[in-house]
Order: sequence, then C-alpha cells, then structure tokens
Amino acid sequence: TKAAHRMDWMSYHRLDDIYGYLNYLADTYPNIVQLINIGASYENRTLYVVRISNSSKPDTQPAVWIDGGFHAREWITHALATYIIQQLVEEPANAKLLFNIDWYIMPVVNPDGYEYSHVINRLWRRSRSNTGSRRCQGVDLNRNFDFKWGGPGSSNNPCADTFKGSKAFSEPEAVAYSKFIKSKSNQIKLYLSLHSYGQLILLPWGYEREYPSDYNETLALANLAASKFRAFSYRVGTTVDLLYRASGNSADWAKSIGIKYVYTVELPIRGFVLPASFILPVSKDFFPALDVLASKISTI
Ligand code: ING
Ligand code: ZN
Repeated sequence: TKAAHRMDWMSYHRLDDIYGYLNYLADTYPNIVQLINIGASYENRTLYVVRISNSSKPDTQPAVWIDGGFHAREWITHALATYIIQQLVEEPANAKLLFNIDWYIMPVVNPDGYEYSHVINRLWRRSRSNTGSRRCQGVDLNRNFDFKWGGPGSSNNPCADTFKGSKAFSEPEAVAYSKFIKSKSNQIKLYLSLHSYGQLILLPWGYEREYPSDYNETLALANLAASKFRAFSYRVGTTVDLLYRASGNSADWAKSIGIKYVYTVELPIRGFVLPASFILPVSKDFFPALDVLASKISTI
C-alpha cells in the first residue's frame, strides 16, 4: 500500500509534511513525478527539486523552473509552489500543461530558515549558516548569487536582512540551486521565483536601473500574464523600478546565464503573515497566468 500524506492547502505546513507529500507523489505517480535530491542545506536538510514530465524523453523539451521558499517567512510561496505541484500532478484538467513541457519545481529553497520561522522566529528571512558573527546567523540567499554580487542593495552586515554572505555562493543552498539550474539551462525557458509580498511581477535587472536587450518581449509576456489575474491585481516592471536595487539576486543570475523569460513574483497582499485562508484564493488566481506563461514557452 502507498504511503499517505498530511498535506493540504487549508493551513501552512511544516517541512516534514511538505517533504512527505513530495515523497508520496513520487511513489504514487512514478511515471510523471521524479524527486531529485540536489544537495543539502547548511543544517543538512535535503534540498529537493520535483520534476514533472509525461514525456518518454524528459530533458529534451522546453522546461519551466519554479521556486518558493527562498525567504523563510514568506510562507505563501511554499504553499503556492506545492499547490502548483499538486495541480499539475493530481488534477486531470491541467494535463494540458504537461504537453510538451517539463516542470522543475523547488518548493523549499531555504529549509533551515523555514523551520526556524515555524519554531523560533516567525519573521526570519535568511538561511541559518554560521557567518562568523557570534550574534547573527544566516545569509540572504537572494543576495548570494554570483552575478554582480556585493553591489548596491546588499549588505556587509551579518545582522542585516540583506546580508550578502562572505563571498558569492558562500551558501550551500545557493550552490546546489545554481548548479542544478545551470545543468538544465538549455532546457529552461521560463524561470519563476516566488516571493512575498506586494502583488508584483518583477523583471531583471535588479542590480541597477538597466534593461536587458529583450526587455520589451519579456515585458509583453508579463503584461499578458498580469491581465489573467482576477482576484488580485499585479503590477509589472523591473525590480529597481518597482522596488529597489538588489545585487546578487537569483533572477539576475538566471537572466545572466541566458534564460529568456525570468520573473520574480511578489505574491499578495501586505505583510509576511498572510492568513492561511488566503492560500487557496491566491493559488487559484495564479493558474490562468501560469497557463499563458507555459503556453508561450511550449511553442519555442
Ligand atoms: N523581495 C525580493 C528581495 O529579495 C527582489 C525582491 C526580487 C530582489 C527580485 C531582487 C530580485 O528583496 C522579497 N520580498 O524578498
Ligand atoms: Zn523574498
């Protein structure tokens, strides 16, 4: 008999429930779900990417990357990423989204921080590594990437929320994440990194007020996706124009290695402590937009 699981989208779940669900899916749907162990966190928790594909030759068609949980306190991102996995695997009406596309979804980029946010400090953002500072642990994983690392919008102070780390890719989570994406960089055409909050679809660049040469194309697709939301409205623009400068972030890095459609999505509404009653409305609202994004890349 197959293992059961404790996952649902009525409350926020601890890491064990999330990982139990991923294992359940891999056991139950071995033909379409593969659980890939890409490495370990600082505190030695497994880092998982879920591959969803119905192709007899996966790794040969366009792929979508989605991640959640870069930042520990942004619980709606872990919930949405797992909801997307559930919908792609277990909802027959979404089978069309598997046509010609492989999906790589990493729902918990920062498992150490996520557990710390559940048990010790709800508003924790960073990883949990030893930084050399006795008082302050952890690095902002979204400032630790090896593209324009250490520039404006990242901090030298190990106690700051945007601490960049001792060097680019000092953090095992950022290393495992970047190695995996780099190994699939020819396949991945769409990159979505989930954060909260603000209802924004953010485009590179984040390191300075500059625009990639294909900005108008990527802006057009983002605007089309934004037009599909009904319950919550999202604004579209670069990270610098809509938020602030943030050097060493993962989306800039993904763009720099040649992925064309790179978006960071800031989910609803205001504040990191979003009541669990928002999980389903936010997640259901996301699907029409995800559908147009995926359709675009399935024809590349
Ligand atoms: N916001 C992002 C942050 O890391 C961001 C904003 C997006 C920065 C894309 C850089 C690139 O600060 C949250 N809420 O974490
Ligand atoms: Zn974030």
